Amino acid sequence: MASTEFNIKTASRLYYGGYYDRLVEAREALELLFGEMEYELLNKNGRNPIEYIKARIKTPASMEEKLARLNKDGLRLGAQDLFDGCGTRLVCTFIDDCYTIKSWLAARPDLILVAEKDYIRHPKPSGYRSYHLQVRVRTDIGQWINAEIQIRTISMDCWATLEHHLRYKKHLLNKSMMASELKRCADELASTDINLMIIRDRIVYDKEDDSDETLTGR
Ligand code: 0O2
Repeated sequence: MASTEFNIKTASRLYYGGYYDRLVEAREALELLFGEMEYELLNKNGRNPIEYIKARIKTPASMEEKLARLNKDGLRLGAQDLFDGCGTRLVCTFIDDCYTIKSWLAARPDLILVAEKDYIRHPKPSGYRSYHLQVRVRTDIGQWINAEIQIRTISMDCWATLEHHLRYKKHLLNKSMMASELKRCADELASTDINLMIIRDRIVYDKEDDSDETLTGR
């Protein structure tokens, strides 16, 4: 294991205490579930909608920042009351895949859907797009643990990753100009995502047309 990764793991273990193992179990339970979903959707539709999957245990610094942010409103929350201690991200090919995946997950008996936020239909003012599910997942020892599942397309993921890096650059010149440029990029990517679905449908339609011609001998 690389030493940075080792340090992050050790720091997280110390920070979360006994709850760290629960978070790992939740991540493992979700990873198994995602494998099952990929297999089923591939068999059903002839295409796996998932491009790649990411998972992380929230770092102590990020958790502290979030708790401080929420406590401003007078809330007193521990890591166990939040959902994104165990965060997973499903990155898929097309926008409608996000909704297929969401419906598949929502129907699972080993997952309780507590809340959902559709930042795809209702993007954040920054331009951020993603579908967030706050869930309780059943681990292999039968415990229900809070977790967050984010579902987004490749382009939404690309944008969010870059924006996340830039947000933490403390000495960024002309922040408001950068913010409006990023918003413009997010909107352009969203429009490209829609065009890609149109092209996909056109290709599928053309294929069906071809097979009709073969059948009728035209
Ligand atoms: P980390 O630890 O670095 O991954 P939620 O309540 O979680 O459904 P909400 O209300 O937006 O969503 O909560 P929050 O805490 O603002 O964001 C939770 C996570 O959503 C973030 O984790 C990001 O992964 C993602 N996210 C939300 N808004 C944005 C955004 O404007 N830009 C980007 N790039 N990501 C966003 P963190 O905080 O990055 O934590």
